[in-house]
Amino acid sequence: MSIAVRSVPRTVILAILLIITAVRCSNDVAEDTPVQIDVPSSSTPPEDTHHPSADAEFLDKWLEESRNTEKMLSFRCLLIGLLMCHGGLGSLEVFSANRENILRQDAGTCKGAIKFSFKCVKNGDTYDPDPSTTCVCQGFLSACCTSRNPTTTRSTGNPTSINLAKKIANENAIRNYMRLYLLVLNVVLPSTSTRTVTTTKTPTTTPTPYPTGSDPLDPLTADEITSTSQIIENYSAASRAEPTRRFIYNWITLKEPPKDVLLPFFLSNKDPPADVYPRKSFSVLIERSSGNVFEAVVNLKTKKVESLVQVHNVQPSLSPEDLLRAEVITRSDATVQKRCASLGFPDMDLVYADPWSMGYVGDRPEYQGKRLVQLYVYGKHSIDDNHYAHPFDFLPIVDLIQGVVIGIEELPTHDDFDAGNKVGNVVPHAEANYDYKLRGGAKFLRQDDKPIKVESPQGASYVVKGNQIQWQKWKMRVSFNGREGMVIHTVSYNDNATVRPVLYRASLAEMFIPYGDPRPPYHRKAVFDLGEYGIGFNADRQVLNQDVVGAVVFIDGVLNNSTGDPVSYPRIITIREEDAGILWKHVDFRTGKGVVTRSHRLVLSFIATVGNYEYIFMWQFYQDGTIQLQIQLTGIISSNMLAQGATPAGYGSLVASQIDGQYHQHFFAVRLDTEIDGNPNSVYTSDAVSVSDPTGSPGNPYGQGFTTKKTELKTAATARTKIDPLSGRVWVVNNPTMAHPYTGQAKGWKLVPPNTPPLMMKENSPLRPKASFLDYDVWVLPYAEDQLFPGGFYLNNSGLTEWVGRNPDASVENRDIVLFHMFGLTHIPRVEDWPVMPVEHTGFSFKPYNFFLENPAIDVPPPSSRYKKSEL
Ligand SMILES: [Cu+2]
Repeated sequence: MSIAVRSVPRTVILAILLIITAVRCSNDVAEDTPVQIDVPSSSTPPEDTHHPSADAEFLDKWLEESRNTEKMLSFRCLLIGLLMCHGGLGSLEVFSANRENILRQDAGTCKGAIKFSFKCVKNGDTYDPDPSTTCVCQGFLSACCTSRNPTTTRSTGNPTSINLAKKIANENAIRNYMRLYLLVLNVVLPSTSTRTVTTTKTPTTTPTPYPTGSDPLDPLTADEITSTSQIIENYSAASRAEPTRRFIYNWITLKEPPKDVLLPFFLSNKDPPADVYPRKSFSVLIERSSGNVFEAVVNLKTKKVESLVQVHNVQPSLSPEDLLRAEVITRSDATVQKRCASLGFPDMDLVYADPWSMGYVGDRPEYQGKRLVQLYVYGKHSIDDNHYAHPFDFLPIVDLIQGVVIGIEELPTHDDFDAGNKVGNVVPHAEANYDYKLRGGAKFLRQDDKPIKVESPQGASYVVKGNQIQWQKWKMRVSFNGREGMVIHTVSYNDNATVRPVLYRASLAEMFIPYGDPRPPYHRKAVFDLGEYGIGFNADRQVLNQDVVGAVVFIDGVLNNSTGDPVSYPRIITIREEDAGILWKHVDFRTGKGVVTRSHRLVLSFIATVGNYEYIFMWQFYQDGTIQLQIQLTGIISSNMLAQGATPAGYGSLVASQIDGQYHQHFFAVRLDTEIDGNPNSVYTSDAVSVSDPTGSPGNPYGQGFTTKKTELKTAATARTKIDPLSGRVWVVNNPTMAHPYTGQAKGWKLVPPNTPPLMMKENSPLRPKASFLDYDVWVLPYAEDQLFPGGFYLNNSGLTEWVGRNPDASVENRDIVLFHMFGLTHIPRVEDWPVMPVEHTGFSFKPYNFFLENPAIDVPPPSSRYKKSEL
């Protein structure tokens, strides 16, 4: 936009206003004067134990807008300036949901102007709240309280009173007033002058409002989660006459409609009516009194419990609250406190304990059948210090049902298996911080890194309606749940006005991170991030211009907490498009004329922080039909103490003085419910191989011949296959009923795996059965509704191995099939991974294989047809 102003009257008016402002502010806000602000109790925001409440939305909006234009930043600063002078509330200091203050640095030019600390109203949170907890204002009416652990932010509530704790400099307020006046003058005063301000704003798209539950695959709404727990409790109370809530709600999620109900709609490119199947929820419950595990199906239409069944000998995943509670229990334990003090950390406010699932308990009968957590303990030098730089040498084990530390295991710190040797076990002292503010501030940062702006000057090419996304020829839905995180549904590609199905459902199905240090108790470091934590429950809010850039649409999620109440997960899924380099190009070398096109891709992503690690999941859709799942790994490697002078004993890397970065692997399992050009699908592997005839023979006279070898996968047992990087093996999923007009062969879509190491643990390792789905890289099974998780729902040696073992001869030819693909990487930490690890990548491609009649991206416009010459 262009704005012109008259300069002379503006100056005069400004001067007058500034004088008024200066007087006013000096009266209202005196430095060092505490200001008591009462907040009306009637405006209590919704209780939220994981994320800031709805008012945080205001702040998010402000942050986004403030980054987009300088003007908006001024405007918002000014609003807050006004509030400062008039006794209102505001904040520029932002704590993200359940993470440390990742937004703090974005306070921008308003930084330091306002920072409040106050006591929160206790909101019934089971685990704390510590009355000395510091809270930071999150908007106008809500607060985000942080306890000592950066992962334990919780307990938003309505403050009853707020003490202004930080000085507010009058000059800031005056400056902000001035900005407002400038803005107002710029907008309202007509102009004859010459000054022109031009701003460029990246057009953004926002999801079209839609009625919740308008599609049968939409995730449960907050109301549906509340209804579920109420219906279950009512049912339970009626039958058991228990006055209080009987269950801990481990997971409440949508029970998706049966595939045979929705598939006909998908195959005919129609949206199913919302009531095609009654909305139902599926819940995993833990009985508070006994620890017994139940599964419930609730019909949300009839408001009836359809089933409530006990499941024996299993443990559900650890909820975010379980993890926080385990840490609280650990910190409160007298023996732990004593051990910490003996290591030089008597202040438990500076002791942190990272909760890990137990991995393997077969060696300890006293652990079996219990709901346990092992905790790696660290110290901090200050509240923001990176605690992974200061690991301790012992491992508390917490029983979540009893609520106590049931034992402490010793960690080896020397070059041998002797965990009892404590000689030289001094906590590493050197700090290793990744936040520049802890490394000397702005002067620490390189000065020659200039911003790169990503813009969509004509707006986004995609359209989002509720959870449905249409981008050029692609169409799909997304959903979000606590275990799998983001799920992609009903993916189709419009091929010259024929909508052709590709995938019915694509999901992350499991993750496994085994560590290689053989010295007990490190053998217990073997975690399943979906089955044991729930990757969705650990997802992060994403922030514009930090996690994502450009024209981005954010989709919120709603999950449950342990009391069966809804928890908001704002901005959990992002939708955006990116430039992905050259798509195709050719130049006639004789004439010099040619065509080049740029590749654009649609990216659907979510990010999860699981303890020390961050995982970034990006489903990428390309114009040429390629689908990629790209996974980025970052965060902080799991660190263990080395005694002074000790080495990692061959099982890890010395990444810093006394810091052992142990070798480990990251495996990901993906479930692909394919629908290539329809429902009946088959799979064959294709390998590039040398012609078998010897050199000089009639069939291979010069020996250079090579061909492809096709192997049809016929049964569930024989379809268990491994990658072969030397032959470039791919898996072609095809529809045998749809012959390609040129090739005469079934039209297909090929799975291209990454190079993936084998699971390093031995085949007879007692840990192996739980991860036996990693015995192969690709499995193909007949579709079964309840077979979503390759290690089994409860990771109790079930899953793919059991399913295939039950019916090894089940045909996987020309029928409704599902592929599971496992891939990953071995991580040998390097010094450069410390103190925070630059992203590593892994992922696979799924791309058309003799499916179209030509390059489907042949019609992608070259930039020369889209831009003016001056813009090229
Ligand atoms: Cu790693």
